[in-house]
Amino acid sequence: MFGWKGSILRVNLTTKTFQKESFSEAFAQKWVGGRGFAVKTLWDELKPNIDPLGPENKFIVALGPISGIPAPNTGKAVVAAKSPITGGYGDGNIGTKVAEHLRRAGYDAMIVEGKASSPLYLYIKDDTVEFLPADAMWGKGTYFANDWIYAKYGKKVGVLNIGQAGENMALYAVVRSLEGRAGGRTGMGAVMGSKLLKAIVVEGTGDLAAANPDDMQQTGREDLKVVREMDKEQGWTIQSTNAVLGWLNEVAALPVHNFRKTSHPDAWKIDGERLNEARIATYGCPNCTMHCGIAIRDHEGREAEMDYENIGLLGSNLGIFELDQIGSLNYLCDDYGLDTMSAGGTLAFYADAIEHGLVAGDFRFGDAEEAKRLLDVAARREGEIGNMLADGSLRMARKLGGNSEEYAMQVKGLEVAAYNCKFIPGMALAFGTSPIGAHHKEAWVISYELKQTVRESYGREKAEKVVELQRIRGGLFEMLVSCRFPWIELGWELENYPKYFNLATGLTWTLDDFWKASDRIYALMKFFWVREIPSWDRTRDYPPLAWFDKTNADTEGPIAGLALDMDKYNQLLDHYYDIRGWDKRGIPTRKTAESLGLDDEIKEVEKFTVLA
Ligand code: PTT
Ligand code: SF4
Repeated sequence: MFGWKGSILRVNLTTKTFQKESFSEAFAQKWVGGRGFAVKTLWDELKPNIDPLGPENKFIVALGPISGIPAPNTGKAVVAAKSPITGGYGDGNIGTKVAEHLRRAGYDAMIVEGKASSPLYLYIKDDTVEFLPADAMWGKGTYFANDWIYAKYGKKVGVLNIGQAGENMALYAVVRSLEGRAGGRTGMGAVMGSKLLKAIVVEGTGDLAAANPDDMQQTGREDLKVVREMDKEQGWTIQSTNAVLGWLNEVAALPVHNFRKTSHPDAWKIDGERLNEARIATYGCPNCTMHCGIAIRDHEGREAEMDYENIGLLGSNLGIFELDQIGSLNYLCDDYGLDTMSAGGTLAFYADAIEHGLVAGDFRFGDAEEAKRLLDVAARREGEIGNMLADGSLRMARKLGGNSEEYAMQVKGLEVAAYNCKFIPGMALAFGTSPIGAHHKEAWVISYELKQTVRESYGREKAEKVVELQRIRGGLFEMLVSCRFPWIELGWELENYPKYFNLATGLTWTLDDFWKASDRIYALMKFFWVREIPSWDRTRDYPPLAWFDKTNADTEGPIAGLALDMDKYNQLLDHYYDIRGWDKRGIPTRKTAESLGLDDEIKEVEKFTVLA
C-alpha cells in the first residue's frame, strides 16, 4: 500500500505501554484518513454513554494520505474524541509539524487511551515512545509549555499541548501547537487534560510512503509557487480571515452583544484594514505560503495572533471594539488553551443573562478588563462562576433557567461561530446540521447565499449548497488532511486534491470517490449521535431559537423586523435530509447506509433505533 503508512500507534497511559497496529488497504480506502479514521475508530472502540472525560474516552490524532507532503498547506492534523461539550463525535483541525513527523515516524494516526497516574507527556521518536513526567509544565500555560519543550528538543519537533483550561477540563478547551495554532474547539484539550496528558512531542525521520515520490516532490514544488503567486496577486493575506468583518457588518450578519444585534457603528475599528495596520508579525502552519495568522501587540504589550472568528466573538459579540484589548483576550485564550469562539459566546451569554436579571454579576458588554478576569476563572474553574463559564452557554442556561436557553447561542452544545444568521436561512441550516455543533468549518454557505442567491429564499438550492460544501470542507479536506484555504480563499482548483491523493497512493480517484467517502463519514457521525441519544429527532438539527424570535429582530438596517420562519426552516431541513437520503428524524435510512457500505454499522445502530 502506498500513501498510507499502514500503521496506527496505540498508546495506553494507564499501563504506560504502546503498540504499532496495522490496518488493511480496504480500511484505508473506505475511511481515507483524518476524520474518517477517527470516527470509525471511536465508533468501533467506544461504548455508548461513556464519560467523555473518563479514562474510557480515546484521544486520536489522525492524518491523511497527503498530510505533511511537500505541497501547498498540508501541515494539518485532525484531533478527535467523544466531545465533552456536545456528547457526540468531536474533532478539530490543527496546523502542526506533528502532521509530517508522525507520518515520518511510521504512523497514519495515534490513539491515546486510559489515564496516567500523574501528569505526563509523550515523546515519540520513530519506533519508540517515552512516557515522561510533565510536572515542570503542569499548571502552566501553553506558551510556557511550548518554550519548555523547545528548550529540551529544539524547534524542529512537532508538538501538541494544553494549557490550564485543558488540565481543569473546561469543556471547550483546545489543543495548541507550536506554530501559534489551536484546534479541537469541541473540547479536545479537555480530553487530553482528563488523561493527565500535557503534551505530545513527535519526531519522525522516515519517508512519507508515496507511490510517486519524485513526481510528488516536483509537482509540490511547482504548486507551492503557484499558490504563492495567486496569493500575491489577490492579496488575501493582507487581511486574511478578518477581511470578512466589514462585509458582515454591512450585510447585518456580525455577532454583536450575544448575537442580539447584527452590526455596530464601531465595527470599522476592528476590521481587516485596521488589523493589517496593527500587524507586528505573521504566523502560519508548515508547508504553507499564505500564512494567515496576523499578530498584533495586545493591551499588555504581548504578541497576540488574531483571526476573524476570534475578533467577532471576543470583540463585537462582547461589545469590545479595541483591537489591542481583543488581542489580550485572544492571547489569554491561547495561553490557557480555551477556544476563543466558545469563550466569547459563553461570556456574551453571561453578560446577556446579567442584563436580563437572571444572575447577579458585574460583567457588562464592553468591559474588557472584567472579561480577562472571567477567562482566568473559567480556565481555572474557580468558584461557582468559573465552573459555570467553563461548562459553556447551554449548561449555564440550564442552570440559570427562565427562557435563557433560547438565547444561549449554540447548537448541540457548541457555541455558534461568528456569523449572525437572524435572517440567513442557508447558513442557519449549515449550523443546525453541522455534526459537531455550530462550527462554520462544515459549510460556510453565507457568501454564496448573500452574493449569489436570494437571502429570503428557503429553496432546495440552499440545502444542495450546504451538502455540497459539507462534502468538500467536512469531507475531502478533513479526510486528506489538508488546509482548505488555497481552494476557498484563492480559488485553487479542487481537482488538485485528487491529483495529490493519486500521486501519493497510486490510485485513480476522482472527486466523486471523495464525495461518497464523505457521505459515509457524515452518516457514521450521525449514527454516533443516535447511539448516544436513541430518541434523536430533527429538533437537534435546529439553529438557536433566538433566530426565530421576531421580538429579537433588528429594529433598523437591511433585515429590520425580520426573523427566520420555523415552518420554512423545517421545509429546508426536509430538503437537506432528502438530498442526503436521511429520514425525517435526520437519520440515514437503511438504503442510504447500505449504499455507503455501512452494513456492520447498521447492525450496531439498530440496537438503538429502527432505521427507516
Ligand atoms: C477552529 C477555530 C477557528 S476557525 C478559529 S479562527 W478560523 C479559532 N482559532 C483559535 C485560536 O487562534 N486560538 C484559540 N485559543 N482558540 C481558537 N479557536 C478557534 O478555532 C485555523 C485556520 C482557520 S482560522 C480556519 S477558519 C480554517 N480551518 C480549517 C479547518 O477547519 N479544516 C481544514 N482542513 N482547514 C482549515 N483551514 C483553516 O485553518 P477547530 P489552525 Mg483550528 C489562535 O480547529 O477546532 O476546527 O477550530 O486550526 O491550525 O489554528 O488554523 O477564522
Ligand atoms: Fe495554516 Fe493559514 Fe496556511 Fe491554512 S492558510 S495552512 S490555516 S497558515
